[in-house]
Amino acid sequence: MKLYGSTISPFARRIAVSLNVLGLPYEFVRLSTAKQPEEVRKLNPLTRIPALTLDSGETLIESWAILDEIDQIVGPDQALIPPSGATRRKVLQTISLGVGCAEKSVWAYYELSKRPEEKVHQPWLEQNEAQVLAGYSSLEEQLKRDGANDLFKSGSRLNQAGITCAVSFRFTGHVRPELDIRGTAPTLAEFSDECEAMNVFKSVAVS
Ligand SMILES: N[C@@H](CCC(=O)N[C@@H](CS)C(=O)NCC(=O)O)C(=O)O
Repeated sequence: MKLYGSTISPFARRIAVSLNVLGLPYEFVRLSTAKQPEEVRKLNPLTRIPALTLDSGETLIESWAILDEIDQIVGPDQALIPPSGATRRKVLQTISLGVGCAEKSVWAYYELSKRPEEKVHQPWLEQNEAQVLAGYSSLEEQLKRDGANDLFKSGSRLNQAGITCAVSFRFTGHVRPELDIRGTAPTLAEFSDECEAMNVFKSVAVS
């Protein structure tokens, strides 16, 4: 398999970490939408990363669809999202918050990085940042209530909620260091630090 993207992209990185956790071999092909738009467009007409080319040659886009295929490959016993029931609902809802925090961080980051300084719309930037903080604050509450073993793990292994939330948290810290996400979500910050110290994260460190 070939994963196309960058380690800054939380959408690409959650796939890379998932493949690492599952021990599935892949090649990480670094591609930037800003620097190599034509290359990216060949994989995805929307010119977005990530994309994953399967061993069959088929190329998949959208991180949720790629992760779904990866879970299909390993089967229900190994899948990072539980196959059914209340545990599946809970993992999916926690992922939704984690992905939402990443998306809103991207929007805030793009407002600053894609526009000329005089065209940055401060209220829109602040709205996105407030949404990011609200998302992490909600995850913090859940984490304090349920504990990492319940919220972010299935058995002794990280599940997709743990992977996605850790990746999102690291991403926000990287692109919006001014936002006090560590103060807002100290328990989540601790969990994120623990994840970043693991080889499955370290080998695809944000750079
Ligand atoms: N929903 C998509 C989001 C992908 C996405 O927004 N990727 C960003 C990089 S982090 C991108 O390609 N941005 C370029 C653009 O939107 O023009 C997914 O989960 O894969």
